[in-house]
Amino acid sequence: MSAFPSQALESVFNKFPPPQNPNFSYGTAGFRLGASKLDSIMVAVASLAIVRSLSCLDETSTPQTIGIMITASHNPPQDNGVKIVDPLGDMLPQDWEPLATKLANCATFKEFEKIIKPLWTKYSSAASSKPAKLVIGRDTRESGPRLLRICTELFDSFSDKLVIYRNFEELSTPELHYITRSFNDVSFGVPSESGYYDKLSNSFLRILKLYDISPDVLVSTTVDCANGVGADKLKAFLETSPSLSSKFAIVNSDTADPLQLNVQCGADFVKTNQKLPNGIDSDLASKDLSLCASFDGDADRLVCYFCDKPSKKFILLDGDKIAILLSRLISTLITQLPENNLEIGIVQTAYANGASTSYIVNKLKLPSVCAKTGVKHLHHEAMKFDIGIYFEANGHGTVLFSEKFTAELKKFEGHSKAAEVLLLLKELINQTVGDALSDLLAVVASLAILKVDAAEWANTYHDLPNKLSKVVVKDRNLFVTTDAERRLVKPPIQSKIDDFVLQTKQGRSFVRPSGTEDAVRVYAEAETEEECLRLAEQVVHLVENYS
Ligand code: 16G
Ligand code: ZN
Repeated sequence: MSAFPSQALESVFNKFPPPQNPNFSYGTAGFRLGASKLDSIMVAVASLAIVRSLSCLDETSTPQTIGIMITASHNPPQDNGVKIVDPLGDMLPQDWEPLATKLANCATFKEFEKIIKPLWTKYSSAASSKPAKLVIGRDTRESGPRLLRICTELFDSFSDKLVIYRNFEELSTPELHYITRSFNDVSFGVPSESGYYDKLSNSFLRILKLYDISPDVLVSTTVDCANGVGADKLKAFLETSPSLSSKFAIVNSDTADPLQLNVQCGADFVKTNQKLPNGIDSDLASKDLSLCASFDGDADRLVCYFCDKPSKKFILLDGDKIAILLSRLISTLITQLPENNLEIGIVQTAYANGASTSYIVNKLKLPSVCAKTGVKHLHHEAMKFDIGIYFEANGHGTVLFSEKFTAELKKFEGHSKAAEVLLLLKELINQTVGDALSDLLAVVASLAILKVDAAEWANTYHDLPNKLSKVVVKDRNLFVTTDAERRLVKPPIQSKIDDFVLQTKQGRSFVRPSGTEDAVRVYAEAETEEECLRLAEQVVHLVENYS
């Protein structure tokens, strides 16, 4: 058995020492904080990723590939973050998160070794000392290359073949998830960026062909790429798919200036401020047969929008609307199958507008599930369906198609167009994580197939007025929720919230601690703007007693 590389690990650990009293936590989307504070965390995460790989053996007892993604998504340019991706492209299992937190909080190498060595030795022995396998990528943040090099320095410091890694440098988050899965599952795709682009463009163009839709007649889309990695990747994708290039115009693509990332643009800016980003004016956004879209900083989140023609009013098509559009297409296709017993379900969070949930239940007549905030929670719930459609209102989401789905539909291949299209949707829509590019292509295809334009899509249902507020409190950990974050267990203010809600027409409100910031969020919605604001104020007031 190869020895635990104590010396090598110790020297890298000491080169990037943790702060005096580290208090980091592997949160909703990994570690995320000011980039200058992340050095020691990189050592912890890279070490844990090795152990995770050694613990995930394939049928030949060989360690599977684990992903490391360095990104802070929609956060400001000076932040960064890191997360671990599991062999099938999903997130690190939740029962491993405390280990990540513990390792990141070791103040000395002695403490660190005490935790990592027994695990490393145990799993390495089960893997017959075969090397761990890793892939690593980063978004366009200025700190990305430096943080990535801390990981590669660690891997390179091991003298014998303890770790095999591939460094992809600049990747979008969904690309990293796709590539990780493809290394472990050859049927999923070719583990490269070109493999990813080919998979998307082939499935997209084949779907269009089945309906005799020429790319020329697709809606013309202007894509705000948040001055992030999505810009470089969308450009590269369009270079490999020339027939689509005239249909997508890219704005906010300045990745050369890292300080522009997410500034006055991107999915988070558009959703939070409910307004157009820099680079898209209301004339452009109100053009006929067009659509606007925004990616976030690491291109795993999408929102669409346009401006109403006469009034120039901004109209948002958020994650809820995207979920509904894709559900309309998928449920229409399912009804066109000769027979099936597939269960479709839609997973949202408490932030989903009440009007969207009513539409799902009353119009689409589909089961609706509420999950806790964070992709991993929605993903997990969606996996329980044969077709699980999950989206957060903020635009994170995808559609998961199960193995049962594939087996059932293969029976109809060759004699059912609907089955063929559904199978191609499984190729087009990223099965590992929300993916702005793949979701955008799915949206554009859905609009063309359903013969719906952006205005008609927006009119599917009308959002109830809503307001999201942030309250900075002394200790957000005092706030404990239940029922998928819809109710508070602590502090004892839920009954008061209930009273306010009862006095409000179509009222709904909840309070939850943020998983990414030291704050508490308050959501309120109601039949009218006025009532919504009143409810929000009342609940914020209750929470402010703890600030
Ligand atoms: C993270 C989550 C996102 C969630 C947000 C909530 C992932 C990849 N990202 O960005 O899904 O909506 O946190 O933030 O899971 P909050 O807890 O601060 O409200
Ligand atoms: Zn993101």
